[in-house]
Amino acid sequence: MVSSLELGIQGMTCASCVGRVERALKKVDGVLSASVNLATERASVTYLPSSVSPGQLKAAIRETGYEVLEEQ
Ligand code: 9UX
Repeated sequence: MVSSLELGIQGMTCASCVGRVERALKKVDGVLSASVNLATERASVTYLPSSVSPGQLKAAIRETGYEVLEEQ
């Protein structure tokens, strides 16, 4: 089973911020893809729910120094 998650992220102001968040997500075990959009301030993640939880994904983003705003 594959799940997807959309998260709002606050605090990214340049393309390098986007790269930081995408790299942080992609290195989490169970993450299949991660795409961050600077203009919309949103991240789209696909992941294996048997390996990683939404809370762990949010924590991985917070550890990069940006704020997670919402989950949809
Ligand atoms: Mo760009 Mo983001 O110079 O924290 S990397 S603002």
